[in-house]
Amino acid sequence: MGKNLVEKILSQHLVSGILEAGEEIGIRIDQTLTQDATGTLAYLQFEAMNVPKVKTELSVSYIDHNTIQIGFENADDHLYLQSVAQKYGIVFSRAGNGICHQVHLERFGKPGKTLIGSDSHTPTCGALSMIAIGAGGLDVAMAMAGSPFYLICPKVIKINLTGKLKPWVSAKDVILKVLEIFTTKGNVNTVFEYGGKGVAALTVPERATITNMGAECGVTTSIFPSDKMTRLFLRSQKRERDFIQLEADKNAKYDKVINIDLSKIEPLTAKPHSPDNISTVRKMKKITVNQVCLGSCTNSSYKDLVTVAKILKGKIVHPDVSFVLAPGSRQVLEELANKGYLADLIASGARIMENACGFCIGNSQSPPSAAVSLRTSNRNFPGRSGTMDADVYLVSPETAAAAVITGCFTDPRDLKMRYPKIVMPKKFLVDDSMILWPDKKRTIDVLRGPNIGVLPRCPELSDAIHGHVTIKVGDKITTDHIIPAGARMKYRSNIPKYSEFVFENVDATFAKRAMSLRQDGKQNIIVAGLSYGQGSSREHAALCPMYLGVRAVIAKSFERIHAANLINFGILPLTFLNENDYDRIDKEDELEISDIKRIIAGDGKFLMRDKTKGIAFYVTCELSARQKQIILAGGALNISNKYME
Ligand code: MIC
Ligand code: SF4
Repeated sequence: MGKNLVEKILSQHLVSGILEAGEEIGIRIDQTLTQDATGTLAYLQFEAMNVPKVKTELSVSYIDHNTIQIGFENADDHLYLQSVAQKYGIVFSRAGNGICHQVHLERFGKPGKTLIGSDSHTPTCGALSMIAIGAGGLDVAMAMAGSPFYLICPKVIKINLTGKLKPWVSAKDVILKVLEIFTTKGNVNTVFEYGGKGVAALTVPERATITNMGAECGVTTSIFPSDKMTRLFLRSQKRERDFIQLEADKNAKYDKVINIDLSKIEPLTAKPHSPDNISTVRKMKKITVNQVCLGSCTNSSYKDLVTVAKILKGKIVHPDVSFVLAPGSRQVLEELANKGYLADLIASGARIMENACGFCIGNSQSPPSAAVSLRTSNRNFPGRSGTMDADVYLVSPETAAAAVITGCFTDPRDLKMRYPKIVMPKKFLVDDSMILWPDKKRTIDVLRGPNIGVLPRCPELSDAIHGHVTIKVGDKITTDHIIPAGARMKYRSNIPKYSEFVFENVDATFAKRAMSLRQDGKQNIIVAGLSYGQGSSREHAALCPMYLGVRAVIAKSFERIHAANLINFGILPLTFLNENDYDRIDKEDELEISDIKRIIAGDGKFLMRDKTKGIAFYVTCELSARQKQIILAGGALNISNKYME
């Protein structure tokens, strides 16, 4: 039997376990990436491992999230990260060089290699036929220190693309279609492998839009074959030497195959407040649009921005719209400038932002109250834009441009103009001068400004939990709900301070109540519905609750990265055996479990007593042998040496 692409790359990197869906496997990691908002913790953890240099083929530290620098905090983080990179042999991409995923695609991604990154959109590099996976910072730190990365061997779903995209329909509409089919929940431990005749015409940046937003479905990663288009892209980046051809065998087996005819896709949008709330743009009424944001790691490539520049050439932004754009990288920005497109965009009235995450993470450009904001980014969770009552719609660059002109939701096919034809540069302007390579001869002290805090240690697992349901939440709770980013992100390196904002937008009293229960010697428990921990990889969504004394989360189901983060920080992820029990417990109930260590080491099935209601129900804690050791040790850092080569 032939192999699919995922099996091919995984089998070449397999260090432990067997390649059977559902089994835990360990894989060798060739490359890692971090960004500043998760990077400071990742490197504090790496430092705690006492390893003199990173052991990967390539590790890159990017500055792209916290670049607004109000106050000293972000800048302290940047200096810390730059000095750590120099000390430990890490490549450093300076602020101003671009968003990690876009730059990694341009300058470092290699077909057939493995990459893990402390950012959930790391799968973007699946567009270059890599196994590229988002993970918590601690897992990335361990990979840098030489440990394999452990994951559940995924099911592989083939997404068979046929046909060709019609004018005004683009890669964003393809991934919105995929989100309509698969939704944001129920896809853990799965990989989307794209194939079929429709793949050939998609450029690498278009493929990257698709792999990027696979993260919203909750899959482990998404991957495209490495073909002629891949070679052209690598050649245009002056690194054709990195090309290898890679595709699935003809008779490869998949767990499921679904077909998408590209020619049937229409312009789509994800309505508030979830990326899977899909409608055609045609069906949207002529809703007035207040803001349009073009950029983020999903749609900030050369093609995306030139398409919009061409649509807007000679036109002016509608008077009721604020139009903001952020190119994905310095390369994209320089190309736009050199070819005159930047001048066209400025002339149209665009507000040009730094080539960084910016508006996407809500640290700037919050829309007005109750505004409608159209964004080409990947997440429209409530409050993520920085304005709690704003309605954010996710759209393609074409649909964004149409609203910039008309001031309302408009199907771009109604613009009555010819669809701009974009010719990709044969050679991009390659200038790596904002990338700093570690100098082997230089020794350096790590710079720790006052914003660089101390890493909190997890307490040991106790044998009994006498807990208090401090909060009960519903389905699809994202890490943005658990610990907001945006303006709060400057405290990422200061856990006691950042912890004050846990569940801020859900129940602003949570952090204070949890801390005072902790100080009274009580333990906090979170109760949740389906798909708890969607979205980002930020381990703060586990670490900050841990700091506030949360010892267990009981949910109907968990998302992959967040479940791994909970385990890494010694919090028990418990699943209801019978989902109906969720309805029987309430906030403030006193819950109790005992004999934890013995049960964890055994079948992981606990009887949970609700002392307030006088009832009992079963929860399970399904862990691999390795995860059991981590939980029993009170978190991964306590036993990280065990997994290093
Ligand atoms: C996001 O898009 O939510 C982020 C901000 O990039 C996060 C990482 C973080 O919280 O720092 C992610 O996607 O993992
Ligand atoms: Fe940055 Fe937004 Fe991409 Fe996250 S999703 S990496 S915040 S651009």
